[in-house]
Amino acid sequence: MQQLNLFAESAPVLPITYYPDFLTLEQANELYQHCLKLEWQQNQIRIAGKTMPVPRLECIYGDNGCNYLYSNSVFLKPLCWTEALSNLRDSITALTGYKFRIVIGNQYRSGIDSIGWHADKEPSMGYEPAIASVSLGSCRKFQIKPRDGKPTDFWLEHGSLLIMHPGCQSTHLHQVPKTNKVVSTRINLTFRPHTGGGR
Ligand SMILES: O=C(O)CCC(=O)C(=O)O
Repeated sequence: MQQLNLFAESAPVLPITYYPDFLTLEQANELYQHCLKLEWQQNQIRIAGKTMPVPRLECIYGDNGCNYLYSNSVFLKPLCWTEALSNLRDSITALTGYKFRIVIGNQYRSGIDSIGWHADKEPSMGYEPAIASVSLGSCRKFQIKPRDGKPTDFWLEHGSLLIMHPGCQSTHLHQVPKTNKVVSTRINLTFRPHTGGGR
């Protein structure tokens, strides 16, 4: 499988690995159809004292009790793994050695949907989590930058896998910006560790 190691080859050095063809086209199409049927929610987020809709749909699946709170305002309670999601989790673990207990889905309905600059630093994931991100559907720009540096752009393709290695969330921020280009639905699945739950 083609693997782009972004530790050393490109400047700036990035703590991520990108697998453009992690899934075959057939697997990616099938998974995309499965994901469209997941339980998507329009959540509300509180920023600077204002409550507003999260600019994308979200869902969460995972181990019982692995609840997830982010931005001190969005509380996500996982539904039981579907077979397709747990199979995908296991294949990412087999490839990378990283273990995951939840998957958070983001559905970007058009170019207006986005996620702003952030790091995934919620304490419920434990110290220096590895996060695995699978992209399906429309290709969107993903940007990553050191906390005090310049962004590098990637286009996350249908069926690709991006690994953010341990340490990445401490040193780097990432985002999927809005775009004026006409883009249809993109689904992103982020597999994450979790310290809670009954296991
Ligand atoms: O959609 C993506 O590729 C990124 C999602 C993300 O940054 C997140 O869920 O924290």
